[in-house]
Amino acid sequence: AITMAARRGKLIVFEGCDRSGKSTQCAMLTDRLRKDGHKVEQLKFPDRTTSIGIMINNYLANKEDQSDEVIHLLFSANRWEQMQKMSKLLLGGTHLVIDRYAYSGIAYSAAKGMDLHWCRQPDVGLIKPDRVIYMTLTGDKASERADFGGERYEKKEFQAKVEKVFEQLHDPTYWQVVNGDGSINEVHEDVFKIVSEVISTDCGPLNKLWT
Ligand code: 2DT
Ligand code: MG
Repeated sequence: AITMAARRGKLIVFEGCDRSGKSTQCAMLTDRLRKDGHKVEQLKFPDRTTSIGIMINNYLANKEDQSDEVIHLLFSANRWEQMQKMSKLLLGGTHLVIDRYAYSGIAYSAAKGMDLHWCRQPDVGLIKPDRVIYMTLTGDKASERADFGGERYEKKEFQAKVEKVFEQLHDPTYWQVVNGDGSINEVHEDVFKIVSEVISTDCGPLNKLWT
């Protein structure tokens, strides 16, 4: 029998539009798992702390321009630069809870009108998540929440386009939709139920995305 210690960590990714509650839920989930005695780390993409991440931050803050292709590739490179560390942690039994991943990469670029197939290629071969939790909000809930900041992409019309691409990317074999309309605690309980099941399942070796 596989012991808990021999079992690899699980890769849990949160996706969704801005203000859907991803960051809050990532933090609550990480805390809960840690309190329950699991080894767990929280990551987010873009990771703005690396050299590539600083370029991305400048782009998002409208301090620097990049062509659509270049910024797309930088977002992807910003994931690739974490793969070694992520693989080591997962194989060592640490669960990873990640705020955004390749799906945001595709959704935000394709929402600008870029070719979806082209956008997918740079992320082919990344570690495949064991579960994607796709957070949605009903109707105008997002605009009732705190105002958008002034970053690029933080516009209602653009977010609607992003949502359309996320719906195209939705893969029911490993995605689960969580409606974020409820209270933070209600949503957390929905998330926790999904993740508890993933954690107690043997998902086999690490898989590669879209290969
Ligand atoms: P945060 O608000 O979550 O920091 O994201 N984005 C993100 C992309 O365009 N491509 C990507 O690959 C990723 C991970 C989504 C900042 C913005 O960056 C967008 C919102
Ligand atoms: Mg943001």
